[in-house]
Amino acid sequence: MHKSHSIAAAVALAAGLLATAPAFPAVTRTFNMQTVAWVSKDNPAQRREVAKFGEVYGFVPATIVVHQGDRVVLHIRNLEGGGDDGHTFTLPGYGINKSLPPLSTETVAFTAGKAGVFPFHCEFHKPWMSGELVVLPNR
Ligand SMILES: [Cu+2]
Repeated sequence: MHKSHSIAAAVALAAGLLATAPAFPAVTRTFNMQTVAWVSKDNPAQRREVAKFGEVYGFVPATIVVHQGDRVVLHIRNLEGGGDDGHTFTLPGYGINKSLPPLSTETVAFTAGKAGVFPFHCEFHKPWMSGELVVLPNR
């Protein structure tokens, strides 16, 4: 009787731990991102494309997937060197707006505390220079 009582207590304790323990322990996830010029006035062969669409840039990768609670470190290179080719990494859902000067590498770091899908973009080249941060719920 005493033994079964302690087993029941152990089962209840284990169930409680399982209910609160994250499915995936929080880790630091580092991503090396780069800007890419899909259509640029710096490329003379793309004159027609620039005339039709303007300059078009992107982020590679454009989708970042982490678990809730992870520390996220983004090293972002702006590969463009032209005079007006600054970019931003703007992630409103996490209050981030980082300037990316030409030919620079900037680091953005934060803890992904909120689960959900959070769009990011460049302020100068939105909506086409954009992507999504996907934070998977961790329970
Ligand atoms: Cu941009």
